[in-house]
Amino acid sequence: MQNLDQILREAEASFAAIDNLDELEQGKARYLGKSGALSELLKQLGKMPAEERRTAGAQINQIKDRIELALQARRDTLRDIQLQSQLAKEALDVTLPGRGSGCGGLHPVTMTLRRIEELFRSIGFAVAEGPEIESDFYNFTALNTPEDHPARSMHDTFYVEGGDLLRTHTSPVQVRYMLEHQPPIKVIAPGRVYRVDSDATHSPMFHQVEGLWIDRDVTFADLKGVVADFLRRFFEQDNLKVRFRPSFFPFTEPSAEIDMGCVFCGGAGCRVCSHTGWLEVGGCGMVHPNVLKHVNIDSQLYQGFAFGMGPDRLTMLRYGVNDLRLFYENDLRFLRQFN
Ligand code: 2U9
Repeated sequence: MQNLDQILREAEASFAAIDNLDELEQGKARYLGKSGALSELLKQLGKMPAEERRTAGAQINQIKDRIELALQARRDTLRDIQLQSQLAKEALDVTLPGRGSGCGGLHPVTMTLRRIEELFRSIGFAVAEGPEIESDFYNFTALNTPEDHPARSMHDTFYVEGGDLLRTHTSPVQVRYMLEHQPPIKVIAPGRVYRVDSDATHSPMFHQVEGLWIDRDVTFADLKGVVADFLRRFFEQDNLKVRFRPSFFPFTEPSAEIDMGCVFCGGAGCRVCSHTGWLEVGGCGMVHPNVLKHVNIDSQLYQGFAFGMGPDRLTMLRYGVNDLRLFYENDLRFLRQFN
């Protein structure tokens, strides 16, 4: 029985030396477990005379309670230390400024398309859209393109199963529009088009905006005026030079290529304009009577003009971008510069 105080002191000292909860539970077994120090003493009680047994039993139980208290106190301390270290590890500084969600922006070609639509709407043009998978009729036949025209070949046009194709221009949109509307017709058709072509200045998918104005007395002079006025407003240069060069398209007669003064050198000649002072930006002409016939418009009563321009190229010229592929690689370092 004189060991009891010693056992208590030993237990307290050994608990204090343990700094992890698992080991503490093993330490507990050494004193309070089935074959622990106190159980051994309790087993010996039976051999004691009855009058001593009662006091000894009470003393052992008292020490057992105190060991349990010491154990619980150490448990609480270790749990607290563990909690504090976990809290320190997971600490959040709620006073830090937020990271911010950042703002996306419109693609430069989208900005150009919206600008083109706005400029043409302001002079009374409607904006029409149509399917990107087209039939041969709307993309070629209705546009007076001969059966043996090279544009119809597999080298130039993407065909899909069943004979349909990816539209090679947005002209089929205007064909559909003319079938659904009576003159006067004043419409632009912006959108994606596809051709078998790929290098620094050609992408297999690119954009086009085409315009069409049909009425009783729309002339070639109106065509030049509308196109020149559009380019001057688009490039914000009131005295931008615009010239037409004779050309050929199956769907227009007469036809012309549209050139504008080089926006980089002001006409003096530079690498961008191949030292000519001029940049080619599109094509145009008076709508061929055969096209009007296909959409049931009387070419004796009505005439009109059509033009086509490339928004990708207009974007390159407006922002000084020298490789078309940059528009389709989605490199954020490039795209962020337009916001
Ligand atoms: C209809 C009738 C005629 C649209 C036209 C062009 C000339 C033209 C080019 C511009 C840049 C193609 O993408 S590009 O390389 N377009 O040269 N487009 S006349 O003529 C039409 C359109 C619709 C019903």
